[in-house]
Amino acid sequence: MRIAILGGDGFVGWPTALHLSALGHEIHIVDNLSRRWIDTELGVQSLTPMDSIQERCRIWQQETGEKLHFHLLNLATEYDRLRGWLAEHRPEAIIHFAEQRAAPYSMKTDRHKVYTVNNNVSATHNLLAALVETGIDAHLVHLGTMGVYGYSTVGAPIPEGYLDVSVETPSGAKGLEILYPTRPGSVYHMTKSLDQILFQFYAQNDGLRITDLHQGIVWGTHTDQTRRHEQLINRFDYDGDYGTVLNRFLIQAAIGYPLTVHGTGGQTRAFIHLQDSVRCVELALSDAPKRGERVKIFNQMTETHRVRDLAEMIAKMTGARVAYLPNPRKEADENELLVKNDQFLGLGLKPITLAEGLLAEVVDVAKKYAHRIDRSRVPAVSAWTKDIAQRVEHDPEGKRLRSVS
Ligand code: USQ
Repeated sequence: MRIAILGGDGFVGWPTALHLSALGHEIHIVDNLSRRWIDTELGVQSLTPMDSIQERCRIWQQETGEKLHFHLLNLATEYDRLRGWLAEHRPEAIIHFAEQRAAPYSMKTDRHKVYTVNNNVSATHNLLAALVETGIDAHLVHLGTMGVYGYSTVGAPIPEGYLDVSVETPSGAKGLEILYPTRPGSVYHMTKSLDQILFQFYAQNDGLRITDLHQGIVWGTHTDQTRRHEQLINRFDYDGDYGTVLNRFLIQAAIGYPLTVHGTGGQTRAFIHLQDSVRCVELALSDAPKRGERVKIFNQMTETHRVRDLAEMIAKMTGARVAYLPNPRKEADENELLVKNDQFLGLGLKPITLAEGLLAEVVDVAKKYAHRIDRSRVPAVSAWTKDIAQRVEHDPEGKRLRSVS
């Protein structure tokens, strides 16, 4: 298949491009390299040394003989070029990762909120409008998030996107199927909730064939393809804005930094290993909805864990210290989480669950590149509100000079 991977230079986009290329698909990476610009803005870099996208593609071709095509294009701001690109290349499937994906970055300042909403919502809407205009019947697979559901304790398992409800009408109770109500916990998560509405409209109005993957927190760094050559290595974020919880704990353990648990660590979240994430995209591609069908929604996660349990487990495994810090986010201190993921299991996914070997692999990668870590960028200091900003801990290591008077 000819597949466009929008955002194919990113943390999940890059290994997905390699995975699908290895399966024999013709891959076109479309990316504006914004994530690399954000590194520059934040003054932080990937733990792993990442080559330019052109160099990565060259190494892949050298290793496998397969060509990865790269196109520099901004979906959110270059609508005419996007439409022209689609008309020229006519992809059979499109995987859409091209959004700003960090909750803390989206909450940093008003400017970051505005950027995240403009970028994410415009990118998605421009793509949908251009598909209708060009008449391209590609299967669109979007990387959404489990976070659209929110994290209050419900008691019942979260279904895959849709909820059956009963409403009272004058002639009695009537059954309805609705999108599971969204309750985003950050501006970033809110944009993915807005995406859901855009998808619902374009599937219903124009018959676009859309799959939305509600993904949990990705952990791990390598896939079978990124292991093939040092220069195919994936990016790995450890900083307080882009690093995600389990990977952060693993690098913190590797460099002797206290494990930064927010609040009581009672937050329960859904997780998936990077290798399963790329496999799920492959499975979703094989199970496209038909024209006129509702948006297909998968919960792309394999297990749930409580943040403090992860920290205590890694502390036990590595001897690291756990630091319970004031939470920079506005979120429930403690929550339960039950999630259905029957569809991917039904399609043959064999989940890779938390195993010491894979956790140790991340610690080893972190130790190898520890010299690239700027310890001052490890704490998460982006606060959800101005009040919360007052209590954020900027120095979990306790290295700041203290007054003795
Ligand atoms: N947390 C800590 N300590 C840290 C970092 C995070 O206790 O050092 C806590 C956070 O307060 C939160 C939980 O861990 O309760 C998860 O935080 P995270 O940064 O790992 O994940 P999140 O901000 O939700 O975002 C990540 C990805 C995002 C994806 C989402 C899936 O950045 O792109 O959509 O995971 S989900 O969480 O299921 O919505």
